[in-house]
Amino acid sequence: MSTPVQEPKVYLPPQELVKSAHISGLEAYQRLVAEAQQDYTGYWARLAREFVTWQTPFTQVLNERDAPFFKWFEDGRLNVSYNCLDVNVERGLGDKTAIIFETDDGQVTRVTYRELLARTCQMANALRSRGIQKGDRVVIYMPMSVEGVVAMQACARIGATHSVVFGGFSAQSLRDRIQDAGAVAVITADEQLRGGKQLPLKAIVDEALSLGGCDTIRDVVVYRRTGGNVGFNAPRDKWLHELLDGQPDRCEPAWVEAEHPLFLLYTSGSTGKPKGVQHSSAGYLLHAALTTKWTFDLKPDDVFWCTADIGWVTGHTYIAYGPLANGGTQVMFEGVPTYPDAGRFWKMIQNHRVTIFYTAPTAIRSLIKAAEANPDVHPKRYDLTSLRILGSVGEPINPAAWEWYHANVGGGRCPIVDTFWQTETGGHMITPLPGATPLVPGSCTLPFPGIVADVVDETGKDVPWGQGGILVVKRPWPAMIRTIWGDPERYKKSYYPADFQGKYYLAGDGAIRDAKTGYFTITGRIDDVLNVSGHRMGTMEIESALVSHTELVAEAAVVGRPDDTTGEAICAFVVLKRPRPTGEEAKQIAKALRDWVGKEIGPIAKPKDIRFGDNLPKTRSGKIMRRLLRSIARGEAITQDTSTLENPAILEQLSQTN
Ligand code: 6R9
Repeated sequence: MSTPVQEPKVYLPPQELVKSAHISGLEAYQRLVAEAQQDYTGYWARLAREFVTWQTPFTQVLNERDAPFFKWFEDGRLNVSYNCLDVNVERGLGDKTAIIFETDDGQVTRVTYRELLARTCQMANALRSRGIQKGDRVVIYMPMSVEGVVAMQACARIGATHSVVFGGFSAQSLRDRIQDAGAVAVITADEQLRGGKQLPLKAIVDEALSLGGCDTIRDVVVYRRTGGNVGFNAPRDKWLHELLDGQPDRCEPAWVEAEHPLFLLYTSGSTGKPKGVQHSSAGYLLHAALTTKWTFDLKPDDVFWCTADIGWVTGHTYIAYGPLANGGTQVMFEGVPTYPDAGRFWKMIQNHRVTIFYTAPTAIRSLIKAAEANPDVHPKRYDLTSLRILGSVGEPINPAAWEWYHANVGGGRCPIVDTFWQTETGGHMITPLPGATPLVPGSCTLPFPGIVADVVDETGKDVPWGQGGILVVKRPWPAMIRTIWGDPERYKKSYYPADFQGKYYLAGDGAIRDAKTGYFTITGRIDDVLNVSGHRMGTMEIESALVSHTELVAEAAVVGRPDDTTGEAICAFVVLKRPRPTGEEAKQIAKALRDWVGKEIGPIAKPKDIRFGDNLPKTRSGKIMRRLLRSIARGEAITQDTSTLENPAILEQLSQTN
């Protein structure tokens, strides 16, 4: 007798939504997929005319002559900020709330489209008054704030390319990004307030600039958030409110070419140096607007809330650009989900009558734990009936967390869109559409219409459904990365490798398609990139930070292991320049190294486990055998072949926890 195979649970879209959604029913989805299949460039051109307001309409759709450096809508001109703000005011939405901003300590302010446009124009004029112009790079190191979005929009308005650096990155990381981008200005705040704690952003900027190599910086513009004490270095430093004083609230947008770089965003790759992912203006805006509307079924009365920070790509596409390009109303939050208690998200959904909620699995998992420990912060204690759609992003969502989110937050009625995408892709790539796609927990389901995603083997050959392989995208799409800033060779090597004859975009993730439905499940990164709480970290980056402690560290290897809350946890194996420590001493040194990494990269990169060895497991040719370290980090018995190992005894030693 064969054991019955358990069929995965399927959740059909609610009938009501199938009727009313922008993309209503699976047939509507399939029609769009077929349209794109029959006339790929025609499909994207149609949407680019529908979703983008052009100053000069494009006549060229896709230029593949210089592949993989693709160009979209090349001869068109537009302004992204004009599309996000002016267009809405002109359509009569001037008095509509664009942003409901809630501070860490619970104060709420509302900003209309008219006000947001005026503030963006003033900021744009202020930046122009400092000589910042089209093509200049501006680093934004800001807390979650209306000013943060205004700064991004203001850069877009004058054609300056912004590069937002997450407020949790260290002075060193900030310096590296300023230097790589060759930025002319930094926009920052005195302090950032999260969970009742102040983080001195301006002081970190000062430290970054004092590390040297930032000679391109002419201005540091400081938004006064907390009123905390800051050092001022005249004439370089300026208060934002003083610069804004007297600036007109109108500003003629800079009409830029479709391919003009809207922003750079640094992300981790498999080598030590973060890459500056360069995005375009038109293609990016199109996908931001389109995916916000279709994936979340955004309607005029919705209250949308994406909990990401503007320092990550999710905060770019689904806070700073996508919702605004649709004239939507969104909540923006300064603080953290656990302050003053772990009911904060639920309380905010209740208070603001949020209808679409988009967050990360790591947040859900930590709030599950908190709700299990304390019934007062359980979502059931709050009125969450306003919700109609839920979203997930950043890492795979495990079926148990999915079911909890669906039942307890969504009250069993709200579809969950599990959106797979990357910094490099600009917006959603594989995702359900809530009024069309039957859901299977743990699967991001099917490609967004017009995205040609598939699974192949190492040689680029399609693998049959039901077999795991490498996730690729077979055709260029409008919002894709254009290049790595200053390193086109690395762009080619990382994303269009010779293994696939340079034909396919390589996402860096593994995937498997369901044998029957073709649904995608992402199986995790296939390179040396870890995903900790939805944050991308290169193992090499952390290793270089560790070995840069030249006094203590001789050698280091970093691997990931699964973690219940953060998805993956960072484990470092370290060889010191002194005898292997044990007991109390080992604990102290581990703490010192954790702090060191926190200072070098940022707190998110601190290893959870640090183990010391006299050596690392190496092949006779001197290569560190990371697969063995991965097994040790997971506490698994070593079953792999160790015959090429130079020093087998080391495995025993590293397996002991100290
Ligand atoms: C948007 C964002 C990208 C990496 C990506 C993958 C993982 C993101 C996911 C997911 C499974 C999902 N990832 N969304 N894995 N299911 N729904 O997170 O961008 O920070 O560049 O990370 O995150 O591994 O390659 P980014």
